[in-house]
Amino acid sequence: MKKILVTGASGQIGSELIPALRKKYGLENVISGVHKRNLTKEVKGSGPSVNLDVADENRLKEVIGSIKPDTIFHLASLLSAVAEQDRNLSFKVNFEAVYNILETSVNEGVEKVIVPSSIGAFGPDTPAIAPNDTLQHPNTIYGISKVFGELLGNYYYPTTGLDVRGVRLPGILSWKVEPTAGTTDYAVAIFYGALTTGKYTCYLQSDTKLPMMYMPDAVDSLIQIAEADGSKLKHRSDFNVAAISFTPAELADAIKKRIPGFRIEYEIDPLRQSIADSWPDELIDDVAKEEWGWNYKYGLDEIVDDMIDNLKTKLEVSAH
Ligand code: AKB
Repeated sequence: MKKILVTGASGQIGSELIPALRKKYGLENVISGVHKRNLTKEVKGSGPSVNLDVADENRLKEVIGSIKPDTIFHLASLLSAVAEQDRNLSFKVNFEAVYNILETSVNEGVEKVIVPSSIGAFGPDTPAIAPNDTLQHPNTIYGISKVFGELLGNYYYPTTGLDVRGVRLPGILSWKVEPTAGTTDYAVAIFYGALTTGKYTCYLQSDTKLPMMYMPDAVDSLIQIAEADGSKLKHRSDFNVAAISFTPAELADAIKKRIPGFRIEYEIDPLRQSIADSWPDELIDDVAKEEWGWNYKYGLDEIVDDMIDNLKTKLEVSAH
């Protein structure tokens, strides 16, 4: 990878993937594509950026045509909860823009596009412990768009030579940018509650188990799949990547061990609960392990310690 364009650069993942890519591939060689939300200081100050609304097909063509990246990380996407509230915009961003990026990439000679998928690509009839290759009948617009992205990605390589790769990311915990548009975001918001007020009202039931991952592992998975030896890949856009799984009650217990006064209450949001209920509890990632050597590093204790340490500094608080 010599010149890399990252869409959705101001989002939760972009804000951490871009610094990691710049460290590896050079500050000037990683271009942030940003729309509406501000870039973090770290991303803004460390390299080039370009204004890019991925739903604007002409702008997309102009940007890819002028930058001429060899690799694109296409992160711009409406997450599950917000997507459900605006199907029209979801269609533009999560379906049309994916197609436009891949088609423009073929026309502009881009070599590789990374399109992250999600546990959202699974649905109610997927086994609770989800194998890599299994039933995928999601019942959300977000999930349908993720299956669309996976199938389209797998189609482009044999038909056009454009190398499209992707991993199915679990919910991601991180402290630099707080996510607010997804179903798994409680697992980040709970730390802000614990550190600022000593309490948190969770919108999912206490026993809703979901696959989760710490941001450094998510960033590694994206860079590793991009760098993987293509001749060893039998899958391409549809790899499960697993780390840990937990329920809100289990995460709250882990936080209580560090912040004994912390209290959790539950007030269920029917939309996000139904989305979470349609997703598997755990992912089996044997295929990613076999084809490109994937493995995660951060377990629950390491994640909770690191989140609390960093958020204490960021929020300038001492624990309750
Ligand atoms: C969401 O909750 O929508 C995302 C995801 C799991 O894809 N974090």
